[in-house]
Amino acid sequence: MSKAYVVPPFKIKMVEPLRKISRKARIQKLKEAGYNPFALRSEDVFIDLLTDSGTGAMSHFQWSAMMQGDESYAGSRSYYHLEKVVKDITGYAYVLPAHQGRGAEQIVIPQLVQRPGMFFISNMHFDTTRAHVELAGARALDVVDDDCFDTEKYCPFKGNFDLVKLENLIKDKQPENIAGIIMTVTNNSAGGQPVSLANMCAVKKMADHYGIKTIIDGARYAENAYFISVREETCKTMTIRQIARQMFDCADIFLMSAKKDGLVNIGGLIAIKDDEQLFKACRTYMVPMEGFPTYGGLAGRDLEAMAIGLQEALDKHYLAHRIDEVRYLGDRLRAAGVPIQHPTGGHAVFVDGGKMCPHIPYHQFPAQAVVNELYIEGGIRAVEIGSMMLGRDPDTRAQLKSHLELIRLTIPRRTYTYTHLDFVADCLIAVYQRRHTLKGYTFVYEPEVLRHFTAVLKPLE
Ligand code: P71
Repeated sequence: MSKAYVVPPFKIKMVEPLRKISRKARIQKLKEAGYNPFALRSEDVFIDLLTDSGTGAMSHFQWSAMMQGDESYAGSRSYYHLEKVVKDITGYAYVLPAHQGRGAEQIVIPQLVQRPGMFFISNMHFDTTRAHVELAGARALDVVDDDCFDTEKYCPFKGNFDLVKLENLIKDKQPENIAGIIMTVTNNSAGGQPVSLANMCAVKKMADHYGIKTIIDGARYAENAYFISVREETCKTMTIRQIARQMFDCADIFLMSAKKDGLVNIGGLIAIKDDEQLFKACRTYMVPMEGFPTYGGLAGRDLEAMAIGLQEALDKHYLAHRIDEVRYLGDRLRAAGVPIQHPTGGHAVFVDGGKMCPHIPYHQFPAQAVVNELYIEGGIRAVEIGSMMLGRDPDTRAQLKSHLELIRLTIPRRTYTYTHLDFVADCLIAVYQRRHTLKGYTFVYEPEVLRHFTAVLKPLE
């Protein structure tokens, strides 16, 4: 008999009570929040699937390592512990901590932009990466394989670069104008979808041919390595660490939000393979921006927790359960006919709101309508990843139309059980069954940049 799920390879030592307020109270709270779940207080949320970023549970090894954090301003022992772990995993020569992923981005990306009019090319830039590319005066272009926009089509590596699009773009923009190629692993924006090792190697080969640097945006690199280990024929006998090392061999720079596969509540990383000049430039820029290079905006205890968390996240038993939780929720939804990005990715189930609510046009935010209804149904907080998040064209101010209107049910690490996920599935299925009754939204208040965090909405009649 096949097992229904992978039994968690941990037990629970500390608990945090959850409280579910009444349906009537949820309707009121959502109204007060301007129909924007970012504005809800977490105490009014029963199950919080807003993000997997910094929301996971640490192990007792991490908690005890925190007690040994060396809080020296310079030359902290905890830094050297972290440096050793990162060097072992990546094989890179230089390691700098950062306060989180965007901290790492704000240091490295400006160093790679030598003059105005340059470009970064990625399978898909994550929002903060795109923001730092633009702040540095460059432009961000995406060349992910079109398969990732066909949510029903099974593809083992929906995060892959379209190599033809990539090469055409390099030739079109001229190689000397490409500041870097960013491999986002897994590809968060389109479903936590993995990139194959073969694809990463092909990108690296092309980048070397044209003399372009490659960067791994590896917030979820361990989840990516796990998918490679189970889906890529040539890698099935390799360990997760061996696969991760081969992934890092495909790049020159590693940027990481350690709040994901670093299994910490706060932290980030920069690692550089061998470019000493780039390392020195980053180190210099670190001081006014993130902090002295041996702490990078973190406490010594945070560095210790990260050193341990990075290693735990590479454990194949941990990963098998982690990926299976997401698969389980996805399978339950699919069995009820709910359209989702298939197969499920590493950190979240992405529900296809465009398919679920075809009666709501993109400029009335169909996925936001589902997110809000899910909160009313069960006190569950998900996040819209669609036209609402995408925003307006910076030049024309026209509302952009997202390729996909997604509802992201993001699963924090080691935090919820299969029972919680059953509850989430039941609630979303109930919303699915009354999907025809959902209404679109319009703005009451719309901030100019990153509007989705603080916007105020109202439902349309
Ligand atoms: C996620 C986040 C966190 C987030 C960020 C912005 C808006 C809403 C939520 C952060 C990532 C990421 C990738 C691939 C860099 C960052 C920035 N993701 N790269 O998905 O997914 O890291 O948050 O530590 O600064 O909820 P940071």
